Amino acid sequence: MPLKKGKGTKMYNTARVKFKHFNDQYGHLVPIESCVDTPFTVKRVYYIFGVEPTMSRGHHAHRRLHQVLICLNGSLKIKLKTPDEEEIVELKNPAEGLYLGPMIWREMFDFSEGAILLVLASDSFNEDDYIRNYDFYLQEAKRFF
Ligand code: T46
Repeated sequence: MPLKKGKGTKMYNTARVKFKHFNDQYGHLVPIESCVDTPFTVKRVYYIFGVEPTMSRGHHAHRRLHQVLICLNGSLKIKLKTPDEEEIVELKNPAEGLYLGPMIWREMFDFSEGAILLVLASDSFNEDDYIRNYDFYLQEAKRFF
């Protein structure tokens, strides 16, 4: 995916993704098809829940991974950073996702009671793809952006 300014967000390599949403008297249904509703082939799915409101997670960036984050229940906030930009995005709509491309620093916080964060990822888990030290991140990201 090319490096570009986000749709619905302010930062490069990030975007809000609106999914199709079927809503009738029986309830809600949101279908997500790999490559159709996501800007990459989905190879891995994981979810995060049971996070205390005072805890934060993330504090890293990915070198190559593309992801879409969807808050299925409750709400949470994500602080996004690049060397020159910073933005806080709230996720609370299960019919909407947040695309995060490579080299975006992320910190998830302010999880509400019962918050569930579903993540669709473009690749298998690979610890070598993580940059977990913010100073190392800044060095690599300055060359990237
Ligand atoms: C991200 C944010 C949004 C695995 O073994 N397989 C996996 O697929 C994942 C995602 C994690 N793990 C292990 C690695 C750690 O020992 O689970 C443990 C917790 O992972 P981590 O501390 O990286 O979790 P978060 O919430 O800080 O970050 C996660 C994802 O790792 C990351 O890719 O972008 O959610």
